Amino acid sequence: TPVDGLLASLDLLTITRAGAVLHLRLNRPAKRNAISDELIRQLHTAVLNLPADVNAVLISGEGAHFCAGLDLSELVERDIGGAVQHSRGWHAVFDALQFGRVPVVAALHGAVVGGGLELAAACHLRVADDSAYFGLPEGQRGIFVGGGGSVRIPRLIGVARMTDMMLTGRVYDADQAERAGLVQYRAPAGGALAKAMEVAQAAARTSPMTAFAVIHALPRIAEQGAAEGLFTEALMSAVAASTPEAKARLQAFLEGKAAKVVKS
Ligand code: 1HE
Repeated sequence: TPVDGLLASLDLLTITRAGAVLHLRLNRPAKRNAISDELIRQLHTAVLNLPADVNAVLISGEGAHFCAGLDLSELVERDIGGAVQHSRGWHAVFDALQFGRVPVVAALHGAVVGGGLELAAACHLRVADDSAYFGLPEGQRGIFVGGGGSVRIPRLIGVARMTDMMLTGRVYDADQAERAGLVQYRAPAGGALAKAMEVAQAAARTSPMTAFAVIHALPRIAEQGAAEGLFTEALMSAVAASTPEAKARLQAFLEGKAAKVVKS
């Protein structure tokens, strides 16, 4: 279903609802969804104004590609001060996405390159179909990543793989991306969106406090030493278990009313 109000006014994003999932579709296919200043601004607006009853976000791209990265036609206009602010601006948007209230799933097809890969890396889960390919052409353009890629991409695939992608222009296909840990789910060509919606609907059923713990505590614990991590975990675990929703879900299981864990 369509959305109304502020979200409907964003012309570079097509925004629709499917139950508790909000679907943000990058809508600049003539430019392969290249991220212009206006597109990043609209993405920020959308991420900061999620309806209260949305429990997950799905991000996809219109046309044959997910996203061609930074709009290179705007790059030449910026001086050094403008460039550092531009990068910090992207950081703010992708941080808002990664450390928001709800899980974000990326549906990836075609080119997922440069800033497009940085956007995908800021999402919590990535679904790729057979048409997807991943690259960091910054290396070939004489520039560097500026959308948080140097922080997020090595955490997914390791510094060595990112170094290779940037120094040699190596492009990963969907199989390689899955093996490298970049992609969590695969779909046949044309199937990224359907699979990603299934994943987003599942994520949307997570209790809000568990989603909070996964989004906010898990990456911080991963950065902590073992002693601090275990301590943070104990606190987070106690907070989550004390919520009425946790108590209701545990009770439902004990009464035989909740789904069992089944082999996939
Ligand atoms: C663009 C952009 C763009 C396409 N900025 N205009 N990203 C890159 O270096 C990737 C550059 N793009 C490509 O390699 C290819 O366009 C694609 C593989 C993504 C798609 O190929 P294709 O054959 O489907 O499309 P196309 O014919 O190359 O492009 C169609 C139009 O989109 C064309 O414009 P037109 O006016 O001639 O029709 C292209 O110029 C335009 N277009 N990609 C501007 N990126 C915060 S730091 C992040 C740093 C980066 O992301 S650097 C990596 C940038």
